Amino acid sequence: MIKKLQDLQQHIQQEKRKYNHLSATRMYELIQAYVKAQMQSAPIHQSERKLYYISAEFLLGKMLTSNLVNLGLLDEMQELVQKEGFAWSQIQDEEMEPSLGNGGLGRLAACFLDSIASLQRNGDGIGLYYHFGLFEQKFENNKQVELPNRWIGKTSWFTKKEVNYRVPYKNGWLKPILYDMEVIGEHGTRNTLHLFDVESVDESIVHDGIQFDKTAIEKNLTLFLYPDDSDEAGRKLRIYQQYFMVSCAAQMILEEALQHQWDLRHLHEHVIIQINDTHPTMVILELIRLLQKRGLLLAEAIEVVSGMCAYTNHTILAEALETWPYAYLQDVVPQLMNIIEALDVMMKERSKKASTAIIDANRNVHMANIDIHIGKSVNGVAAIHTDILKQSELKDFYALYPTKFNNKTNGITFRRWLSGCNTQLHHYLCDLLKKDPSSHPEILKELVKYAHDETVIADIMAIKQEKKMEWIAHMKKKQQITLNPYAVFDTQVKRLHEYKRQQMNALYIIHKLLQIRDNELPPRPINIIFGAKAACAYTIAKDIIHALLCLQELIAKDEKVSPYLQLCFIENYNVSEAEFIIPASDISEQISLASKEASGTGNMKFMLNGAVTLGTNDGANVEIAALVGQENIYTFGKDSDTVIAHYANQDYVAKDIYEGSEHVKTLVDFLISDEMLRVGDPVSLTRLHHELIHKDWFMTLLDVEEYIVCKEKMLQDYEKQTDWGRKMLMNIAMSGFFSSDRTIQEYDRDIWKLS
Ligand code: 26V
Repeated sequence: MIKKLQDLQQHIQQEKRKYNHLSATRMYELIQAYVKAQMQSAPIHQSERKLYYISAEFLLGKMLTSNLVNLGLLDEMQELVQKEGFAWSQIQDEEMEPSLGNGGLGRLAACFLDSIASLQRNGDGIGLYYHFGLFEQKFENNKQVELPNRWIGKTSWFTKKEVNYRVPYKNGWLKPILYDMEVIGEHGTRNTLHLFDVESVDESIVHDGIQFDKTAIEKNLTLFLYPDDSDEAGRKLRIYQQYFMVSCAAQMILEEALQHQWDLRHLHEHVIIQINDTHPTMVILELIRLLQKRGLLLAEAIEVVSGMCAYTNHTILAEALETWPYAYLQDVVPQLMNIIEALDVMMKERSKKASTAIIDANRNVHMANIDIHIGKSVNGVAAIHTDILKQSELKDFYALYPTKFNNKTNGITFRRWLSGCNTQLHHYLCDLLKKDPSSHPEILKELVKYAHDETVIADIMAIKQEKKMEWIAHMKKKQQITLNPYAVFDTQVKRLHEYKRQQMNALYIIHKLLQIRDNELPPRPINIIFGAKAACAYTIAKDIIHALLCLQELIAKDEKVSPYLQLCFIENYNVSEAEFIIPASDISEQISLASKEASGTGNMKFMLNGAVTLGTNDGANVEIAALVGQENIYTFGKDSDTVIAHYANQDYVAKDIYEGSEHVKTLVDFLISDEMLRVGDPVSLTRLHHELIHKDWFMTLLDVEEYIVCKEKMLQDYEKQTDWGRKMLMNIAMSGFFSSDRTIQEYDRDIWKLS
């Protein structure tokens, strides 16, 4: 192994002789170049069948550590760096994290790329190269401010390539540029992530934070992920982005097929496309169009494309079940309209149900309905989610195509979420279990044997303490905040959305603050930690962030409360921040309204790192509970059937709960108390207060009292330290199922059939 690093070592010594000094920046550049070269020389796994995973997001995170893990070089490289007088964190800090995703959907795509390569399957990713990605979040006056995220720097994992594709649009043609990144698997074979950019993009049109001319498509197309779509220009820009992505994908797929001399009439025997949510749906239409241009009849093209495409659904919320007005599509992609019309007519012959229409009575085009009618597979991302799709949300489709529906419970790559972010725990488990759990997740079950071994329990808890210390030092440096490392760490990190109910956690904080002021002191200090970005145009989500930041300020200034309760909101939460906070956390907050969280994947990352879940019976929490048993998880709240019935009967009235409980009323009213209004914006706080009482679409008040009781029980149980340590151990032991290697094996077995 050391031999492999010899070139790099020589290079470092040369530079040191030449300049008498080596900065962390230069050290990173040298290592990065070396690792990139290693990856580029890795063999490609060739086969007669190939997967294309198309996704609007790839939330990659920093790649240096992860690539070294997969090359089997992390330990040696860390040693080398240490010998040169650097801490590994210094080198890691030099890398900018790509800002190409928003949350779970994008991170899942990144975990999948890692597993596909590690399992030596032939599969590439295709997406867009957003110059400013998802915005960078800053806090000012207790509010979120959005800035362009300038993640593209001098050193890059991407290599620019020329392509001869052309994408039609209103004013002529767009010329794509390709950025390729090698994806290395743990056995040294590589795949590729292909991200397309447009040649004419112009970064200089962005001003005042993230404002820009939404109509200048050739200049703005690849500036941002999820540009504000609250107006017509924004929505049309989204359609342009999606079409550009899939047109490039379709051209690449056909080009590669022709290189292989694959017969286009049998393309489905060689190519499988996984459509990640509805953003890439138009690939179906574009492929049909291009196959027709190459001589296939419409019916032939539809059949071939049907056999090539599979669709993953990630949420039942309206925001992801995209519909576009027919008129917008007509304006942006006129070349696809005859195909949409033809499919609409054909599918209306299969089913007369309004719920399955491609074009509805209001002339809206339902993208998911195209995927489900035409694709060969429809999958949900956790058992309960797939059941809800079959039984309620997509039940008319399930009746029509029962064999298309299948479940693929999400997973996470242990190479990043254990080996990469928690080397202490990873090394400990490797030594104890005599096998690497990142390559052999099932070995973790052997930990159960140590459930009554107090030494092992103490070791695991000591590692948790070390990770807390590391995170506290990081936050001190990053946000100048001083936190108690001996507190219990209670963490909720995820996209900000009402259904995820960060606002319910806020009500708990108010409850605890009032208790402490009342001299009811917790047995141990509590750190409540948040990380979340709110979509720019999502007003209530921003109001929730504002309320939390106001509470943070109130508590920090309260000398009586702050020794017992601290609130820390991580600014600009991203993959790197996740890698820091998850290993340091004790409590994993997974408190979505039952039926609304498709799966969640943060829940799995926390579990693997020894945190205990506080959650509703929603998404993959249900499967976590089944694996660890009720004594190793804290569940509360109304179940999904009850929630779905409330929606159906429209009989949930938040105000009744607010008026019926003195306690709840006190907590909610605190949002507009004088002390909150002194540090906050009255308009925002009043709007949130009003929303909770008069709307509360995601039923915060329905579960809040049970939530508080459950969390109190958890905090009490935390004091029985050995029992708590056993719960940590059992969570780690049972987490093997959530390896994305398992998920990918299932996709391959049931849908892709690559091997
Ligand atoms: C999000 C946003 C947010 C910004 C504004 C526009 C926009 C449009 C679409 C989306 C889609 C988000 C979909 C998503 O991330 N779903 C998550 O997928 C995870 C992986 O399957 C799953 O674990 C989570 O439960 C699900 O919420």
